[in-house]
Amino acid sequence: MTGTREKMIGRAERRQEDAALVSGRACFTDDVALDAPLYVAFLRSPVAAARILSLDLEAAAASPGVHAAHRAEDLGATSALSVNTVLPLERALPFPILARDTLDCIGQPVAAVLAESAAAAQDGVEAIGLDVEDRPLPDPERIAGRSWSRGDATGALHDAETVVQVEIRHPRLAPSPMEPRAIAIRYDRGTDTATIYQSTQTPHRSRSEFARILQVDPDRLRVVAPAVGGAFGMKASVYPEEVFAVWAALHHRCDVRWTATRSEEFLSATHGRALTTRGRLALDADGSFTALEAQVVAPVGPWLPNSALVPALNAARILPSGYDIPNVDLATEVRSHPLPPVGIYRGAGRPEANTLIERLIDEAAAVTGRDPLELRRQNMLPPAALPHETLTGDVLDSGDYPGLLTAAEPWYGALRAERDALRGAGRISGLGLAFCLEPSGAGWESARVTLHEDGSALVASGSSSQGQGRRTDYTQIAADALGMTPERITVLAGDTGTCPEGIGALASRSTAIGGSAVLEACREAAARRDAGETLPIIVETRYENLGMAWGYGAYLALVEIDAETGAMTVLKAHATSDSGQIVNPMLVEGQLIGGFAQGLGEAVMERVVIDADGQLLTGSFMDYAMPRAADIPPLSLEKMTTPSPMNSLGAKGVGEAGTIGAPIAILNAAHDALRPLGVSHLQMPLTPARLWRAMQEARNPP
Ligand code: SMO
Repeated sequence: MTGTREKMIGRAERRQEDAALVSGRACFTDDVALDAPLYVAFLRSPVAAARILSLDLEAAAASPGVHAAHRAEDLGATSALSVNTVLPLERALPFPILARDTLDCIGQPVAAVLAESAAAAQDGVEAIGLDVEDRPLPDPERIAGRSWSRGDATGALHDAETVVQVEIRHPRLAPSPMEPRAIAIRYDRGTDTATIYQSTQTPHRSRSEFARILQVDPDRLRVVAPAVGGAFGMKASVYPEEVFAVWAALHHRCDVRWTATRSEEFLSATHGRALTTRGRLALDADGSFTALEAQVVAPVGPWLPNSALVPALNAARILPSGYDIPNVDLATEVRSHPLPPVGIYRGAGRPEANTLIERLIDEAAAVTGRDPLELRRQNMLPPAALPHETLTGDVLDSGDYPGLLTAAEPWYGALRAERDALRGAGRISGLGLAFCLEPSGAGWESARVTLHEDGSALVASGSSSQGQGRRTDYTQIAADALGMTPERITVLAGDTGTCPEGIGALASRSTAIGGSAVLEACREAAARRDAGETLPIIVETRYENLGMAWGYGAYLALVEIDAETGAMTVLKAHATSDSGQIVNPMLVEGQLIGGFAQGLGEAVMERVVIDADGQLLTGSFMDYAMPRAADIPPLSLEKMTTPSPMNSLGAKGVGEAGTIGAPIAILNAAHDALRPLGVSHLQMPLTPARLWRAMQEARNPP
């Protein structure tokens, strides 16, 4: 091996992906050229609960340019979508590709039209006759739940010197990737096979799900994720619309494509968050935490995307975060509602757990007159306590939680001085602090490395990419392990035809696990080359980590609230974080900044509104506010590095960090700003109207 070459791991290499992306040459699913495809458009349920009286497709089928119109019965028997049962499912929810007898939420696909253009397909949909009888909205129904207990939380809460309690109602969010869901299917008549281009973060899962649901041989399907314009968990499951499109291509033996409109995304793509958490924290006279009691209630829709139960589990199991609390009661429950489906969304329960405990701690600090940073540091697990097995059986792997707070302390001090200066000038200002834990996924990922006779190497990963820069960081990992220059290395990902079976890009796992798979495969290939084995050398690895790697960080936000309008500005923010071994610091910074912007959206403006009849009131970006560049404050970043012992690379997840840290830091800052006015218990999003009303009510109690 060439020992003298400069290490690639740790360098801020520029992204290989960007030249194509910024010059408009990247191929997204909607750009994939097909041969005279049929375009799909769906008739969707106009109501939240009804019985279908009649569905007349005759006029639609006769509409100009329409090739066919389909109802549920045309698809024959289909299998149910698989659900990751991280919580025991007490009741299965049916998953019709097209509605059969009942309509169970707004936006549910009822019928589909195939036509020679998207416009002709939509015209066909307009011609469908649907007659329904409204049903009363069913009550929410429990479908899963679990609880954990250690010590005697009830007794400790009873005996405590101080008890604080909070309830957090997370807004329902629309993940809103820039690219909506899209699928383009190239059908090959000669072999009766289909190449499915899909905007997905889990191409292998898509392939096995399409095959299983439609009961076809998986060898007939190849799934390719081309450039993916964001996913955020929303593209980790297959959707009824996508299953229909694949069925249509196989059934009609022709190319088929469907690209969702933005309205269809608000209506029928999975939403995120919407959890409610409640907690009580007990402290003794010294400020030591003695008990935590927490309840999580997670709503889901009438059908379950693959990871639907994950937020409910994460929101509970990450508690009590990095704190040492002897008595803990945790409970989580999943309830099905007649509302659009809910799935994982960047953070997937992590923001909810961290928000609850960090709000509780700030309440405790305020009530007892203690410094928020000091109170946290006093109660943290010391580095010697790690690895630490939690109540839920997880293992906090490595790090120095109080040390991280100490590292963040100078920023805390500086921002507090700024806050005090603003207050001194008569302005309403607050500083929020939050400590956050981010477990990255557990499990396996694959890699196949081929060393060619011409001295080049091909690295094929079972993982995928939706903009993270996977090719760039996997090239860096491979270059070091193979002792080769990056120019000779090609990375493939996101194609079931050319890559080994794998999991994909979700749960902050791709670098920690997927990167470790690349590392192990390359190490073995290099060793075999060093031993004189004849080229080509092919090594395929299925790498399983030892357990989750837990990234962590401290987030600070300085805010100002306008006394007249309630408008809040996030003036400055800071994050000190430990992401373990960093492969490319520029990619990590990008994740932290992008995640922070996304989390700021939850804290300040984003909210899906559904009325009492189950109707969606926020169906476009006219009604649903997204953060823009001007809303994002300067974010200073500082890092600590404790390599994780749980994976070969030593990496920890960072993909969701900002979405975890930003909301709670900003929420705590808003409380800090308005507490002097007598305001408490604010809910996100912290819109001007809400803050203004809170200030009015504090001034003139109702
Ligand atoms: S919410 Mo993520 O894509 O696991």
